[in-house]
Amino acid sequence: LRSGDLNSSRHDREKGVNVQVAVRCRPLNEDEQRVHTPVVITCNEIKREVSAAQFIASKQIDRTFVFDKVFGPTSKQKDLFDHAVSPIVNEVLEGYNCTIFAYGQTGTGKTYTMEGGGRKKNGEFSSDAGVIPRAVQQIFDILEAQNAEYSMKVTFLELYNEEITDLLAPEECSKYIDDKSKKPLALMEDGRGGVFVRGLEEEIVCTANEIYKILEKGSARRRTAETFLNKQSSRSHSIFCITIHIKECTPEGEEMIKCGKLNLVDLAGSENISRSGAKEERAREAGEINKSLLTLGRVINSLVEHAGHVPYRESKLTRLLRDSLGGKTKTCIIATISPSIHCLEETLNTLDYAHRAKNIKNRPEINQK
Ligand code: ADP
Ligand code: ZZD
Repeated sequence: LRSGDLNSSRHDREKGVNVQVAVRCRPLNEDEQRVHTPVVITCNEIKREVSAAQFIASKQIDRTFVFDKVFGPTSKQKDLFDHAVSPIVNEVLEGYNCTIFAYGQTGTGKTYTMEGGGRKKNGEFSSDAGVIPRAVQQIFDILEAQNAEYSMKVTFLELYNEEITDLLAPEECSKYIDDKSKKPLALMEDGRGGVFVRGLEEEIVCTANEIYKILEKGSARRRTAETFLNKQSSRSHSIFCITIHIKECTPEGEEMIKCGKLNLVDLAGSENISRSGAKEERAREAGEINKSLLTLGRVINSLVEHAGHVPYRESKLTRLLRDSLGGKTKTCIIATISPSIHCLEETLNTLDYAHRAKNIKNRPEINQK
């Protein structure tokens, strides 16, 4: 450990560090290009600005937002990873807990950003691979380069309609995935202010390839559950979590265990969480209201408004990720948007939401024994 690290961690603890917020705008897809869909978003990556053109009484009035990072429509998976995620992965290996959220309207690229497309071919993955496989690769590259002694475990769950599904549950359990009587997993208090999911499968892994196999299993399971239970994937949240214990020796020859954790969260589509009361009412009637996503917004609001009570306990998502919002975890939100005029209203909602989240302060601490 360099002394600079100690200083910065003391500083982080006392002053707090803001949640980092990046915005990524996808390109127009082929259909949108074909019909010449008007583009209303401009991204300035250098100035870290996103502008939305609004037309009010035939006048163009732009709204501009500044973020920690901005990725325009031509940004590649590698650009986003190298600039927004790679530094966070390094911090996990220094012993911090870190969380990356993808937030945005359905169809704007949350899953593309977090998972990406393309399987691994001959040991390399395609340029389309997203944050999760790249983070896994970086973790193993660093641990191997350091010749570190480590142990690692992963979990992968899905939250749908306030029910938790284990995407890594053994085959015998998931054969009956369409059995309505199957109990969803329960969230339990751990007695230290945290929570855990009772019975959640924790897979011990030693290599990157083992994790890729697990991801394959988990995403196949998610698709099966979707078909059987008639789920709409845009309404589910998924959390992939990697926990790493690293054995280190101090210069004095003392043994030390550092523990880092990385939560990678693909949130449900944000389109039904608008601030218009009428819209919210309609969504509620249609049974479309997402309690966890709604509570996430309320938690963010009460944190930035320094309201005394933060309603973490009102949803499973905010109970699971409590430490990521106002706690000891380093957190980054990637807000995804579409450039199309047809999405403008939702895009403005997303930009407002993401901009508000920049004001959340966390107090990250290294886990060290
Ligand atoms: P979401 O998870 O937010 O519903 P998806 O990740 O499924 O959205 O993305 C919707 C579609 O747009 C997919 O076909 C995806 O491949 C494509 N897409 C999203 N973001 C990008 C991007 N930055 N570059 C190229 N294609 C993208
Ligand atoms: N988005 C792709 C999965 C899909 O929906 O099929 S990409 C990455 C993170 C979490 C889950 C899956 C993956 C993914 C993958 C691809 C193909 C088969 C299984 C899993 C992936 C991509 C590159 C390297 C490793 C895993």
